[in-house]
Formats: sequence, C-alpha cells, structure tokens
Amino acid sequence: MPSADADQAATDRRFMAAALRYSRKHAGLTGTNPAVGTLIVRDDGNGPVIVGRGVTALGGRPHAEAEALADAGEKARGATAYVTLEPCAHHGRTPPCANALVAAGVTRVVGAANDPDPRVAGKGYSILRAAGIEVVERVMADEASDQLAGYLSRSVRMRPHVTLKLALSADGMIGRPGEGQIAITGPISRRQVHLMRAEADVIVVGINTALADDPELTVRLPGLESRSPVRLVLDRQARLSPQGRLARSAEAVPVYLAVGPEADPAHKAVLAAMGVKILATDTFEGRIALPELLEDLAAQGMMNVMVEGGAETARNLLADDMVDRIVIFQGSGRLGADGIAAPIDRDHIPAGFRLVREARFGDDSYAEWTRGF
Ligand code: AOF
Ligand code: ZN
Repeated sequence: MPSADADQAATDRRFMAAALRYSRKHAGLTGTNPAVGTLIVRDDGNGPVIVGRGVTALGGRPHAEAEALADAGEKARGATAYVTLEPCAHHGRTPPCANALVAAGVTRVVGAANDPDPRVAGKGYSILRAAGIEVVERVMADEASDQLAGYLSRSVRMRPHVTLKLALSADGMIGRPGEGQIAITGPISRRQVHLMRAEADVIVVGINTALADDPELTVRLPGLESRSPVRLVLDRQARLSPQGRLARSAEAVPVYLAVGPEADPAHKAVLAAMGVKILATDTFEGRIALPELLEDLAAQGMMNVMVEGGAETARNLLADDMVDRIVIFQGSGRLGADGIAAPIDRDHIPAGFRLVREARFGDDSYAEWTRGF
C-alpha cells in the first residue's frame, strides 16, 4: 500500500502537470510577464476536483492566481492552489497574489518554479507561511523552469532564452547551394515549426539565409496568423533585398535588421522607409556581436528567441555559447553529398545538453535538447 504522503505527492504532480499544460494557453501572449497557470482544487471527500482555473491574462495582468480565485469564488476556501510560479509578493496594478490567496482562504499552496524577480524571490512563500498556509515548493520545478525558460533567462541572465531550430535531411544536410528553400521535412513538422514561432518573441536568421531562401518567417496556421513574432536578420552590411518577402512585409509584421557600423547608409534608408527597423549593433571580429545584441533584445522585453538558420549563424551562436535549446527536425529524404552540411547533428550535440523530447511527425523525426542555467 502506498503511504498517504506518496499518494499526496502523486496527486500534487498530477495537478501541477495539468496547471503547466493549462498555462500554455497564453504562452507568448503575456508580454514581459511569465505565462503562469493556477488551478484551485478541493476535496470534499470524494477525491480532488478542480473548482477554479486561471492563466496570466493577455498582456500580463491580472495574474493567474487572481483569475483562478475569481473563477473559484467561495469554493477557494479550504482549497489547494497549484501555481506554476511562486505567487508574487509585490503591489502592481493588483494586490500581491500571495495576499489574495490568503484572503480567499486557501489552506495549501503547491508551487513549481521559484520566482527570481527580486520583488518576489521567496517573499511570496513567506507571506503564505506566515498566514498559516501549508506550502510545498518545487513540485515539477524542472518542467516549469523549462516552460518559463524565457522569463527566467531574461530575469536572471539579462538575455533571452535561445532556441536553435534545424531541419536536416536524412543524410545530415540543410539545403543545396543555389537552390533556396527546398522541402526537407513534411507538413506536420512545418506546422510544429509555426507553433514554435507563435510562442517566440523574435525569429532570427542570418543574411545569407534571408537572401538565399527569401523566407517569410511568419506564422501561417489557421487562427494563429496574428501570432507572428518580430523577424530579425543578422545583416552586418545591410544587404537585405528591398524586393524580398521580409522587407516587403515589414509594415505588416515587424522586421529588425541588426547592422554593423559599415552598413551602407543609403541602403539602410531604403529599408527603413519600407518599415524595417534598423538596429545599430556592435561588431566583433568581423561579425555582429551576438551577446550584446541578445542583451539589447532582452532590454526591449524579448524573452524567447528562435533561430532558424543558416549554418553560419548557428555555428556563431554555438561558438558564443548562446544556445539554450536545440531542436532538430529530420526528414526521410537525402540531399546528397553536394548539399550544405548541417552545423550540428544528433551525434554532435554539445556537452551539457540533455535530450528532453523525441517524437515522430509523419516521416520525420524530432528531437529536442536543453540545458539548465
Ligand atoms: C504571479 N502570477 O500570473 C505572474 C506573475 O508588472 P507586474 O506587477 O505584473 O509584475 C510582474 C512580475 O510578476 C513578474 O516579474 C513576476 O515576478 C510576476 N509574475 N506572478 O503571481 C502570475 N505572471
Ligand atoms: Zn501575482
């Protein structure tokens, strides 16, 4: 017979997993605020039942706890709250969530990730404990930290979380010289990539990819078209073509161009007139200084960066140790020995990364590695 404690731990993990899944509802839609989830659960003798749920509202406020408590109403009294991030302790537009949980009569709080925001950082749990509430910390903390990686990275390291996404052929190529975009992976992978884009704040490509592939880098999934993030091209010399898809769509979905001091002012002016935002960036050893650029993006509120190519950009980011997650979609077709070799493949994942997910999308395989920080 499992002990009561083990039963409780299993129940806590089950509801925290549900809270984490539910929190994804607003992933990418909460500005600089983390997308948190809260479930209010009570057991009146017939087993635990969810009586209130909430996620951080669009734009970041109200917070998830306030939404869930409003949903639960009087049923929150005597209930357990599952929160994917430590409840806040500071006065924003609304009172601290920790105080709201106390006022609502919640008797037990189960938390996942701790909040590094200096206004919170342990104070949320202290408020709860001081009020006599039982607190259990760090339940499914790794999963929560993974989901909140962008927020945590920006808060702790002052830079966004960086995902490197690659589409590889079966023989480890990312394309063929001079052929632009060619289908390497199938339709299910494509939709997955678009979903990843929808949850990112900015998509990054190098200028060679922008010129060779003429990509759009938007979200083209039914119902999610408005979720296209900023598109950023690393373009030291400002070579982006005004005739290309990126420049031509800059009024509809923002395009940023990270340029070095040597970029041609006339060309910059042409692109700026089309709505492209020029980011004057430091260069280092003949290329855009990626750590500084990432810091700038974090200062602008960006938490999640997704890098879509090409090989040189990927190599530079890896060399600068700026990659936090590696995602590889691998198709079943071969491109041949004259293809462009992948900057990294499944057999050469850098030390410190661990495999966290594997899947099959139609004929393609998918694998994802992350590292903590
Ligand atoms: C929570 N629940 O759902 C979220 C929290 O600008 P403010 O006042 O909204 O504060 C932002 C901070 O609030 C953010 O840095 C993080 O510490 C916390 N986010 N806290 O209790 C939530 N999104
Ligand atoms: Zn709060």
